[in-house]
Amino acid sequence: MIEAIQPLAVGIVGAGGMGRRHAHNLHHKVKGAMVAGVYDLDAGRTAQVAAECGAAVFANPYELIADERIDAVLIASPDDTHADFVLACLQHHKPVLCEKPLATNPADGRRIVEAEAAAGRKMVTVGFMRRFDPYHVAVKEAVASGSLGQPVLFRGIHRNAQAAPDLPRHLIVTGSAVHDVDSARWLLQQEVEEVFAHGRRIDPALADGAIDLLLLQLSMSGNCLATIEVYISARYGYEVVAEIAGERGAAVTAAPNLAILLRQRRRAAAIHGEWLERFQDAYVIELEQWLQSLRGRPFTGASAWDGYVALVVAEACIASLHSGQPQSVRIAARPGLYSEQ
Ligand code: ISE
Repeated sequence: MIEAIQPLAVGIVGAGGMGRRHAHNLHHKVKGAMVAGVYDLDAGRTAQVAAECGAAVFANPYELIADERIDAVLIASPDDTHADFVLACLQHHKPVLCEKPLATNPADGRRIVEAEAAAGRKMVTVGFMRRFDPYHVAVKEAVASGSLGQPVLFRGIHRNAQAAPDLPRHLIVTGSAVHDVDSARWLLQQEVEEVFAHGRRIDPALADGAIDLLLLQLSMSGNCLATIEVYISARYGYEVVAEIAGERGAAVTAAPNLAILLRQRRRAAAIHGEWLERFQDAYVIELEQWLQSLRGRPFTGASAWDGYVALVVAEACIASLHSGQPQSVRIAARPGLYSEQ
């Protein structure tokens, strides 16, 4: 008699755009899991997503996390709630996928790392979903094959169509550039030693001091350099490029397989409008591999340590923006739990 494998019951904290997409993917695209509970500060959003997935409605996120019907937690709530919710998951020994950023400052990120290290097993993954994007994985495989020779440079381009009118001054760093920093670390397998950050306000509709154009120059631990350009008022669409150049060649994420439209003496290709569209495949693969890891399979996603390091680098970028000078990146000792990374 083959015993049916019970689907993993996932609780979702945060039912805004990202949380709703994760719920949709879990319910309709991912096998071996179900959305068992939903919480959002907005009761209407909670009810809507719970109804779509046949999930229980929770009026309190900590009750969802503690509920014995919940096997694992997915956090897609506002950034400033992430640290406390992740710590609550660790207290209840619930594996958790937390959307980036892990926290809003390195100190809170360090608290999570130390709590997980004390628990003695990895339970936290951070939603740096580009690690599951087939185009980024192809670049990673090209580097690993040795065909490029020794890597020398990471180049990241990150374009959003439009920034929110009330854009917080440093969100371009903590909410956008952290993806590119993680890609540089992950593709090169090197650490960031120094950053030099330059920022500008381009869109006049943004508040004084807001930054919608960011340029980062990174010095990496293995003698590599990295340049990252983040422009979140690009207007024309949403695009992400990651390239590794080596001593003998280079590999770059190809433009996703979009049709070239030929008409009226013009040649054009559609461009994605935003990240949910561009990275839909990556989000599904990320969920599938996360859930498989909960059943014992290896996992290549970002750990709490990666989430913490991204916060330390982001803080150094902000310091460089303030000083107008390069800023060294100092990372505290890595606990043994993350030593094989
Ligand atoms: C957004 O929050 C995301 O995480 C997207 O992946 C990123 O491209 C965008 O810049 C962020 O605002």
